[in-house]
Amino acid sequence: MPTISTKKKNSNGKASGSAFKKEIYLSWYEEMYRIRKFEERALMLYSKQKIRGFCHVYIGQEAVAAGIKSALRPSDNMVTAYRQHGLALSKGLSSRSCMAELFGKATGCVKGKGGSMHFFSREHNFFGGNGIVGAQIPIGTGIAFAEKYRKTDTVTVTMFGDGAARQGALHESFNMAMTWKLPVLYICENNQYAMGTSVSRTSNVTDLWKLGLSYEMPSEAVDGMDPEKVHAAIEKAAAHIRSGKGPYYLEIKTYRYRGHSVSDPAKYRTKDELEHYKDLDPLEIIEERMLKSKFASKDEIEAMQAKIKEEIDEAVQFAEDSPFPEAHELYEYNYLQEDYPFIKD
Ligand SMILES: Cc1ncc(C[n+]2csc(CCOP(=O)(O)OP(=O)(O)O)c2C)c(N)n1
Ligand SMILES: [Mg+2]
Repeated sequence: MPTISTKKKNSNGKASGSAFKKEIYLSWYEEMYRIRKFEERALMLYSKQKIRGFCHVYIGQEAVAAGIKSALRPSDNMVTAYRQHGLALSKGLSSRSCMAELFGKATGCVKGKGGSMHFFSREHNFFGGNGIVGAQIPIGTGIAFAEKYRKTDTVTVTMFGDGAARQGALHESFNMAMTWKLPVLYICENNQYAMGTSVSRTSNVTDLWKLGLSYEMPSEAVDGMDPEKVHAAIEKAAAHIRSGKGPYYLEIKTYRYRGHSVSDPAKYRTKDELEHYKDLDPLEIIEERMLKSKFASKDEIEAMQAKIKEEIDEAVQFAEDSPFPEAHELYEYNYLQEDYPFIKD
């Protein structure tokens, strides 16, 4: 059953479009539109077998990426699971390097050796891309430990799904993070399903934010279909973390419009449920707010859309034209230590 009751129009009292500055609305729209178009294109290219392996898209969840980006600094870290193309783009990885990675090309963000689930960029403080459900929770906790050790004021965003929230590693990480007051922002993107299993089938605790309470971690639920709400919640959490008070946990309630991965027809949910969330589509909501507050005209929005479509076309061409990695590269770039002795051909 849908858990977000937000109505599309004027339900939060600030829906006339003036809660944030014009530039922020424009950047949200651009960010979300880029993710949506990138992924629609990726799905199409998958069906043409240009992209192989797994492919989990983020369509429907874009407001989460947009609100995190606008509320945090580029220097903040992020680690997440395999549904990561949109988050990687929002961390500043280029459409080109992400598309080329999907194609398995040498110009991809991990030189064509990671594919859809394993984007990574040290330059953009994006630490993956993890295919093992929940594995990134202790990894993010460890990165936050390193930041504390180095006495930086960097926040490490550690994201996971509702399914991953059931992993034991979450509890060990939460406990350590609270004991050591680590600068980590845990975000559960609750899109209500783990593959075909709904949240209510996995536990009697369906309010996933409550998992933080047994560690006395500040924990809240957020409407993830609206970048305004995501931004406000992240800003508050980041201020808490940067002040040295330790971790924060947000359950961001969202929804994926597509199946778990390309091969899932998503028959475990009703059409009505899907339609309910499509009525809350974050792109439409932000477009409406921009128009209403005269932050952008219809023509300006269309120009923005055209520019992004061009960027994606160009990224696809770049991926097509790029070479596959050479066979010898299989043994390269795997470890930071160049002469790591345990890789053999
Ligand atoms: C440790 C482990 N167990 C099982 C799987 C198989 N698996 C892949 S995705 C997934 C569902 C995870 O759902 P969720 O955490 O809600 O993330 P979402 O796909 O909704 O983004 C499962 C069980 C896996 N990859 N790793
Ligand atoms: Mg899920």
